[in-house]
Amino acid sequence: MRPHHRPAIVALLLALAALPAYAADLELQVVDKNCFMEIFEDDAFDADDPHVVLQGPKEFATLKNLAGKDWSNDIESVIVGSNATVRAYEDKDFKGTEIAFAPGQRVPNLGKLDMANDIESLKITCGK
Ligand SMILES: [Ca+2]
Ligand SMILES: [Ca+2]
Ligand SMILES: [Ca+2]
Repeated sequence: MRPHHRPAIVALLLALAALPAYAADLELQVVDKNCFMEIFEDDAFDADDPHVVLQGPKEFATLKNLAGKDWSNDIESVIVGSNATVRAYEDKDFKGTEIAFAPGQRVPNLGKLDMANDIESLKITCGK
């Protein structure tokens, strides 16, 4: 290696030193614990009846078989993870009325949004 290449190597090392933050972002993309949506069959986050956590990022064109259950037209309350944004649709294949949920949003009664027992597809994206 010729000596005059040194500065380039120093610059590369400095760039590598900045990598941890970037690497942390990559890890978060693999499993971001705060990028999820929890859906409940009943209102008020009733944990005694079916409820399931959906890990994002993910798109669900249908809810017919989530954790062994048909969730179509059955969701009445939701909890959105603090790093998730969710779009919900009244029909399958992301059709019909669309509503958006913000990061960290908790909706105890989808009836207030005119969407109780009506959601049939979902898109969960990570990040704000
Ligand atoms: Ca119940
Ligand atoms: Ca229901
Ligand atoms: Ca519907």
